[in-house]
Amino acid sequence: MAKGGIYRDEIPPAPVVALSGRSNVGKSSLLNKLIGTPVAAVSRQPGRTRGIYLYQDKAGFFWADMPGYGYAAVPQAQRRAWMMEARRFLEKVRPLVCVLVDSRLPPQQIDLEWIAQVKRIGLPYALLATKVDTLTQSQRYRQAKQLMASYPDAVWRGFLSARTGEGIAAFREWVSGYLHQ
Ligand SMILES: Nc1nc2c(ncn2[C@@H]2O[C@H](COP(=O)(O)OP(=O)(O)OP(=O)(O)O)[C@@H](O)[C@H]2O)c(=O)[nH]1
Ligand SMILES: [Mg+2]
Repeated sequence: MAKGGIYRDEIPPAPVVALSGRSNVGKSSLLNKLIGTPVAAVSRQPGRTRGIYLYQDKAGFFWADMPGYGYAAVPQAQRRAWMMEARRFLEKVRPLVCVLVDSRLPPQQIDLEWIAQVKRIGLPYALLATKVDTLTQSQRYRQAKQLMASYPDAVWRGFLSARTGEGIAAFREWVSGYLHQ
């Protein structure tokens, strides 16, 4: 499955690592870096990814690219439908959930709500702060402290950039170790 397939309720034959987060946070961009080829559609317009897409990694496990939540430009009925589909997906597939947050912003209510939902389902989450290429050193220092304080129970936390590649190798390495433990 080089190109990736839409998730239709069937459980994949290997572990799944899901990329979730607000629309436009950079899920599809990161996925393309992780896979090594541009398989997922990326857009400046929020709401680009519709439906949950599965892509097999060369290491055997699957990545899931999820539609973004919480963006006003996406109609509310559509957002609610995605939220429900996302919840069903988590319950059925029980992936390792990666929550991507914009490293420039303070913790967003919608992210905290999503994480609460992930935890209610009984799944751990990793916290990926994206677009770190846009931060100055001092902003980065401040945001690092903020992330620690706001997401103390994340199983992994790190800064990443799909643009410069920063943090991606370390994250991949952690995922491999986590899936094999
Ligand atoms: N500066 C910077 N911009 C990025 C980075 N990653 C993504 N972007 C930009 O952010 C925008 C959204 O990227 P996507 O990867 O489509 O975001 P998404 O989370 O998949 O969005 P939805 O599918 O709508 O939920 C695009 O304009 C990207 O070029 C990054 O690491 N740094
Ligand atoms: Mg996307």
